[in-house]
Amino acid sequence: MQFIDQVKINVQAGDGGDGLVTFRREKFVPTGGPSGGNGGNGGSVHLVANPQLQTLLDFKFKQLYKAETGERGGPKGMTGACGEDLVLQVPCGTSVYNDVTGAFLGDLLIAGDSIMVAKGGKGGLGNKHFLSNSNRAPETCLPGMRGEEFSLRFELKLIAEVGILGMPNAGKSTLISVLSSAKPKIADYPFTTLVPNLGVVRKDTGDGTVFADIPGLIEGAHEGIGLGHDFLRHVERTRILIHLIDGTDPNPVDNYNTIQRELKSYGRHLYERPQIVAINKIDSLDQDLIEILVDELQESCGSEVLLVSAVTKTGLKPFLQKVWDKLDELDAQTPKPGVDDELPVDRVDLPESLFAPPSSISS
Ligand SMILES: Nc1nc2c(ncn2[C@@H]2O[C@H](COP(=O)(O)OP(=O)(O)OP(=O)(O)O)[C@@H](O)[C@H]2O)c(=O)[nH]1
Ligand SMILES: [Mg+2]
Repeated sequence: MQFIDQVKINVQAGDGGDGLVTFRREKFVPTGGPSGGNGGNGGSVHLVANPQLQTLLDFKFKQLYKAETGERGGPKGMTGACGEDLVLQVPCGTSVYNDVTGAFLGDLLIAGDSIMVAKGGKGGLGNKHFLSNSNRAPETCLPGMRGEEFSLRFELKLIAEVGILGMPNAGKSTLISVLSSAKPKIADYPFTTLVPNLGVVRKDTGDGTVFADIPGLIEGAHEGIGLGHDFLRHVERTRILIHLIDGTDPNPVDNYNTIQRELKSYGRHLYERPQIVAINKIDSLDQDLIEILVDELQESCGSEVLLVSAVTKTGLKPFLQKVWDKLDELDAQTPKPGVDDELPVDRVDLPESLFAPPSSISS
């Protein structure tokens, strides 16, 4: 399935139906009054978050989405039928903008979230409406109002509490594949991951949360080098970041600093997001080298550096414990507001396939 996370479309709500001018013609009622009904309202265009969708791909193939117009008013005072609303399904995590003004229209985060993006036009009044003491035979009616039309931009930002980032080849996809049931492509070359992967990682108690593995970042990503910064948007909604470092790389500390610089130049407060720094691939490193590396990295990042091997599953238990502790710490600092603002796994409504238990993890 192709992963598309930005699209532009046009939406057009239905026009209201016109009012009707007509007069009653009945036997024995020689001067039947005005009887033209009102036009029906045009249908509106709504967006609804659907947890079964993972991508905005469907919107790539069609640009214009129109709701039905209302029908013209009928005789005998009958109101025309209203046009049907058009409901477009978007993946959870879609942000909606007016493409012309840039105005933010809303986020659709949780299954069933919906917003109306174009309102249908009101039906016009029929001549029956204009009957008055001074005008017993009005020949006036009103046309239906035009439905609203907008150009919209959808931006999909995945919903995950924990984002995994690092240089290409650091082992990010391997890590998510052993922690969750996600099955991303893993290979010994940079930029294996071209689109983000989501995986649900569970605690022993069964609670869990969503981790996102995004394509690797490199020096100059903010200038579009490599896959660029584009995918950082998918960790914008995370609460913590895991910064994974390839311990077998010749320059792990430089790599750490490069990613930090890239986060800074991306902006949107990502740089200030709490980070857990972990050195991966310790199965391939000498103990002496590990100690030197840890010292150097701790000096750069000013916090504890964890040691893991995604392949041998070493160090993953303390690593995960650190993630849960950090999330608990954040919960304690900023109690989660309303239910609608929470993003825990059970409310994110991801596909069932993500919920299979991961393979066992050794400490
Ligand atoms: N020895 C060792 N190799 C590892 C470990 N984790 C990952 N690798 C290897 O490192 C290579 C890259 O792993 P990926 O998981 O694809 O790395 P990535 O960070 O997702 O890479 P990109 O998607 O390109 O950014 C693969 O050959 C993995 O088998 C580890 O703990 N130890
Ligand atoms: Mg990868």
